[in-house]
Amino acid sequence: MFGWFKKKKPIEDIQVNEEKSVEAVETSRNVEEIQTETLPIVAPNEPNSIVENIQESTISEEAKKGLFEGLKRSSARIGDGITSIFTKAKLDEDALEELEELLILSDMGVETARKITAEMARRRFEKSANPEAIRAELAEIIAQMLAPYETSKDPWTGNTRPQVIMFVGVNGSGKTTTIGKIAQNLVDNGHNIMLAAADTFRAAASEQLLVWGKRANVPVIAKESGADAAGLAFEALQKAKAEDKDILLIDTAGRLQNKVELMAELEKIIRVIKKQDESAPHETWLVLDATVGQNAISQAEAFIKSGGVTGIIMSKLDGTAKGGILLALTEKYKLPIYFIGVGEKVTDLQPFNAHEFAKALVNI
Ligand SMILES: Nc1nc2c(ncn2[C@@H]2O[C@H](COP(=O)(O)OP(=O)(O)O)[C@@H](O)[C@H]2O)c(=O)[nH]1
Ligand SMILES: [Mg+2]
Repeated sequence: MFGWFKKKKPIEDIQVNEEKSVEAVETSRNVEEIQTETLPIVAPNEPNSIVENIQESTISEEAKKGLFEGLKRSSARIGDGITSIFTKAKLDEDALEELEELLILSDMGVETARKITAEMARRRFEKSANPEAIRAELAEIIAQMLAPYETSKDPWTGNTRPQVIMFVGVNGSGKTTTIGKIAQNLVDNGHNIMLAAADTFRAAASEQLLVWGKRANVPVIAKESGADAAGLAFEALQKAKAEDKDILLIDTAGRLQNKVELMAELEKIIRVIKKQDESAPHETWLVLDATVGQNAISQAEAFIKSGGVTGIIMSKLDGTAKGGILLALTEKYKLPIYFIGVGEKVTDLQPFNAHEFAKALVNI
């Protein structure tokens, strides 16, 4: 599965590190002071040790617990629903119909609910149907459906530096919070990163990102509200290059006067970034709020249509019983899910694991 991917440091780099670091810090400070006076000045983060670029193939017990807790509302609906439906000894038509309704209620969408029910019938029709067996079967079917959307790609490193990742989505979907959580995790894994507050529409948006940047000890490129977002993104990339950052995370606005204007702004950001690096942004992640349920599908439409979205982050799964929306989304848009948000803490942003998600969703 997709992981945080610890930064791999070549041995030569580590040996010269001691001498270089003081000068590097000073340079970084001067640049920081001249160009962005109000921003926190932060020394580049260096990893303490050489770490292999290992992918986490399983999730920790703590993460599992967080996922289970986070999906409690959804799993209560599905898990309890199954217990009350499957009171008979065998899986019959009536039970299948009720199961389909239950799945639709968890916002999986009619199509997906039908597919799952059909697969359940294929596997267990007229066979014993105690709630435990049905839950286990359901988890397996869901995991299989979601598995293609779990990615093992490492988005943090590539052929050019820095890797540029843009975050898009409507206001309040969780972009800034998600960037903050990702920033902290990347720093903890040895990456040297920079943030760009290209949501210049509201002053509070930049301030919020500055707070996260300060907490994670990373520089944030921000300007006064109303500043040109594309210009800011361009400068941020220039600076990230000059300071040899590994990763640049770009926050964007979610609401301008209208949808057309917003899409035009996002496209402009991409255009100017490409002037410096044709391959950037290397990822564009659409952040969607799970609590809006089926509305997430229509919200996604505009962003995906305008092009460039490479993956989805589903936030606030802890605040809803509509966790099934993830299935509806993947079925419709066929985009990988990179992360899921199951709470407000840094550790509540988890790389998406289809198998564990499916199990937590049906409460096993
Ligand atoms: N419970 C919960 N709240 C979240 C999660 N992600 C974001 N939020 C909250 O959602 C609200 C909007 O988030 P924000 O990052 O400002 O959204 P933005 O407008 O897209 O940047 C904030 O109050 C966040 O704390 C999550 O996974 N779980
Ligand atoms: Mg924001």
